[in-house]
Amino acid sequence: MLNRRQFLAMGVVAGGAVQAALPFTGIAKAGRKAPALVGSGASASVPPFSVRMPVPATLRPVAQLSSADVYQLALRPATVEIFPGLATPVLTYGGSYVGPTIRARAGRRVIVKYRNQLTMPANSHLHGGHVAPLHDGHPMDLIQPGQSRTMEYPNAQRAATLWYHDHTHMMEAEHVYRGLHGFYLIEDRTERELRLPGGQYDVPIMISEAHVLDDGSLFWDLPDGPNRTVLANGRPVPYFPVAARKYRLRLLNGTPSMHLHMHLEGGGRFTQIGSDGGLLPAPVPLSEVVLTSGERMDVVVDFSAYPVGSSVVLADAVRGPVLRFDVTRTADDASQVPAVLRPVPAQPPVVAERDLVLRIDPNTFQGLINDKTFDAERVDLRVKRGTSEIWRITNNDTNVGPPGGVHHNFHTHLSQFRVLDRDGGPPLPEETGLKDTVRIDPGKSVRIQISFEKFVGRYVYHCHILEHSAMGMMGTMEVTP
Ligand SMILES: [Cu+2]
Repeated sequence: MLNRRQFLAMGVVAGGAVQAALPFTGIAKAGRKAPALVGSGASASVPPFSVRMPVPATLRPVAQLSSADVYQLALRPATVEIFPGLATPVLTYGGSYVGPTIRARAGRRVIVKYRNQLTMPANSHLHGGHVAPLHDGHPMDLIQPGQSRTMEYPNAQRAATLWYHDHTHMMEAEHVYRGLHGFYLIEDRTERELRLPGGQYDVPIMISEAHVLDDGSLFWDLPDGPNRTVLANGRPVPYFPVAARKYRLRLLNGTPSMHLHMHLEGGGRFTQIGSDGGLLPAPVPLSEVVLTSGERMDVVVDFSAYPVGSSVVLADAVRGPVLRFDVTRTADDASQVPAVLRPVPAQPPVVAERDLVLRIDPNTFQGLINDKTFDAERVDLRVKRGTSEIWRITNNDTNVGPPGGVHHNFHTHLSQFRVLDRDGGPPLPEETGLKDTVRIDPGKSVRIQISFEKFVGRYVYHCHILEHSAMGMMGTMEVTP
């Protein structure tokens, strides 16, 4: 019988594009029997487009100092309605299944006092944030039950769609699945002056997933389990009323491990304006939005192309409908999408090049980077503040898991980076801005340029398929003065 770790490992082997039908392929290959989903009752279901998609509330500061906004956020259990009529116990920041949105201004500090009211240790990592090590939410730096912790975010970075989520080592995937996630949006003047769609027409949308049983409980089974339902802002395949005008949609893949390949049914187009690190140099027209776990993409969709009374469905290539936009009214639209958005900032000189190879050991089920599994006591690489490096990250998992291999991505704490090339070819058009999470398909390599600006200390980098980082596909870098 597989233990839980092996079971999860093989589930995640199915972390790619066509995994939904293949969760046990790796186990079958290894000559083992797939375990029964012990304790699984009947799955709750709901016809698509039965419930309205909420927009997460904006968190209000408890104090506004001359140079900082102060917030309080409790990590606490809550009971919410995911499927209509069913009460589902979840883990939350602040009581809501997608935590409240923190809206920060570039150059103005945010201080968050987290209080852990859960029965287990947990923490909060600001994904994409340029922060000091003490405030990063390192996987071993946890807030014990009943304890509080004050985190400071300098916001000395450009406008971008970030998110905060739990990063408890070995528990991060389950904690994020159970609800420990929320948006963190940095705004700045440069972006405001572009007159992109704003206010109620700027909508953060977290795509996640849940397997809810008919008693309302949230079932944690193998990653990408076939009984999971796609959620948008915490509701199953909802609808969202829009006006016939341009909207900015901030799409975030908040699932622990699934890849999303989303399109607008009927051939609609997205105009991508931003990625993990904020605005692109120029808008990119896209027919498909591909997001791996942790990635964000800001797109503009012009609903004036659709008559009032019509609808357009955002759908995933594997899982089907995600969200339906119902065009219910007209509205004025003074927003624009300028042909030039924002150049990528200049980078310091490159002083080193490195290779990082990702793979899963099919015998031990350990996640490996350069043949080493995560050890919090070990520093895997040292970099110097004020410098820049080129890292080539390779996914070596072509011969394990389902046909085609295991999909990974790569996320660094502290610094956002540029994608230089993919196997010597140009980066994808959608990754021409700053990134902090980049997908790497089996057998492929990506070269990034990463710079170390202000902070010194230890940070992690890892595969953001959270099951893989839990299995040890994570390393430690130390930034030295
Ligand atoms: Cu991975």
